Amino acid sequence: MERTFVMLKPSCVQRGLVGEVISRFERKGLRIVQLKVEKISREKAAELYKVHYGKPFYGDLINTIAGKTVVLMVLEGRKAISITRKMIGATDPAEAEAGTIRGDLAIDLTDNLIHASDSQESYEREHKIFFSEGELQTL
Ligand code: 3AN
Repeated sequence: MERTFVMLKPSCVQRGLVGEVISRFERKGLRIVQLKVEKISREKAAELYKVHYGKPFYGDLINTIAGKTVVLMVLEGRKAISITRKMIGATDPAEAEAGTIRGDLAIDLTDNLIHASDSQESYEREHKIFFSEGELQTL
């Protein structure tokens, strides 16, 4: 079964929207394989977003999450990657459709509430930054 990696950004935690967002994934039928709360280090934030290194918003992006509390999870289900991306909506909350997580709950572009892997390759790279294989086994 396909898996994807999701991070609920600090604003999601601070605004008390963790339950709301997880509830949407559960109601859709995605299974929570693993879930943890972590104060994300600057190193891990940089690793997660290394593809954006050098872009004008890179500094803001890292500062938005580094040293702050996030919720990390691996979700599983049929076509989990594309379904999760559809559910979170467009990167810019102004473009995200109503009914999507960003469309309904976010307004800022850099601090857009949530991250989810956009491909199988991204999933393979991203989940390993935060989860050991042991944590994801037999669950
Ligand atoms: P997504 O999160 O939808 O996969 P990416 O991977 O293109 O979008 O961008 C990663 C993160 O970088 C976004 N979640 C957002 O926080 C930030 N970001 C992307 N594009 C911009 C932009 N043009 N201006 C400011 N921040 C941006």
